[in-house]
Amino acid sequence: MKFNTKTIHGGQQNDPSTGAVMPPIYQTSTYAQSSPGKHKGYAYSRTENPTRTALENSFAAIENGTHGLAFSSGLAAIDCVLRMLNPGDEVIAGDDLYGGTYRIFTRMFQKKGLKFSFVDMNSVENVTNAITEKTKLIWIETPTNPLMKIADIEAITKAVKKVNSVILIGVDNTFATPYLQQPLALGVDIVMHSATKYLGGHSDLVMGALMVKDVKLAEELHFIQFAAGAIAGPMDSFLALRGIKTLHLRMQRHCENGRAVAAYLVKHPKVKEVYYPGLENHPSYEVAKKQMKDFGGMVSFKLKDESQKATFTFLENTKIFTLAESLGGVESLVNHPATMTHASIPEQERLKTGITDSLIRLSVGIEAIEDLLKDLEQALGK
Ligand code: P1T
Repeated sequence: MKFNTKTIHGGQQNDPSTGAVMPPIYQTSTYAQSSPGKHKGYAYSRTENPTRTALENSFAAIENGTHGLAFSSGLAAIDCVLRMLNPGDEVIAGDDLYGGTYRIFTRMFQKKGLKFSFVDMNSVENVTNAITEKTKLIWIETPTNPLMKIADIEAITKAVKKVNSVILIGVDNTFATPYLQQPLALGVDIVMHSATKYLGGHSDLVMGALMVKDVKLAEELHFIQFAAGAIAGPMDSFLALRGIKTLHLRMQRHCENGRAVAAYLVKHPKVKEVYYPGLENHPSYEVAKKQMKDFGGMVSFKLKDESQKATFTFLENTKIFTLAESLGGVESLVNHPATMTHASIPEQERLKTGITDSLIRLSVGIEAIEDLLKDLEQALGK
């Protein structure tokens, strides 16, 4: 199946009892057993629920995996991956990450004895040079949140596996989605999503996803999820499944609009810098072009006037772009990373990577581009 068919049919079947085309929302915690241990494949909804199963099959299909797991949030999915590691184990991660990912790494798991090295994944050598005999996991976010840095997934995977083939490689594919890039096909072990974003696509749920292609790894992750319990509920599973069915259509428009917004901002006299992998002067434009089908709908930028007053004036004056955390929904959002999504990163660390107080992040939605540009124009004019 082609990707645009997989989003609709991948791993799906009509409901066997009624023929329902969409899986029912099995809003149940438990299932009748005819004798102890004898049931129809479902015993208790922390372990498995048919609506979640339908979604997990879709997750696996769209990322070219064999198994998908649906979690109560993106961070619960990351938490599940980290729980496979033991004190003393080392993780190499990118130096620009969603603030919550940085927080769970440094303020939860570092305390429990894991060691994290944060490197600029712009260069493959930065990753391989950080490998020690204790390295167990490489965590790649690409494009990164919020600076839109790009890591060459295939080159990093090849180089790392050459040094030590048992090191796991995980990719947070939230910004790109499988419409743009499919990391399992490039050799990585785990794909993770905040399904809250493009997969759900309508800003109406919080959810995480893991996709893998190795049975043992799937079993280990499933055991942790079952034992610790951070599962997605049936209603959210239904909504995410519905969202995925239009992922390819929405992404086409997100990419078109994202490109137009980036091009508009680059030319605006009040704008100092635009961060978008589809711009030819982006430091990793060639890698992005090779690795991604298009460049996505996330655009960050800084104004020439980097004062708090100018930045906040813009943030307070957009009308269609709503000032809010999150991204990837049909509606356009604007975010101030320094005080919102990345506020938990210590200021000095933030500034080192370039998340200054003047950085603005746009999640470009699928509205009419004329209205979006008009909105930016009036807010920049204030
Ligand atoms: O919010 P949650 O579903 O738990 O997902 C966390 C997460 C993980 N990875 C990336 C790349 C993310 O962007 C996020 C969540 N990000 C936001 C809420 C945001 O506005 O950036």
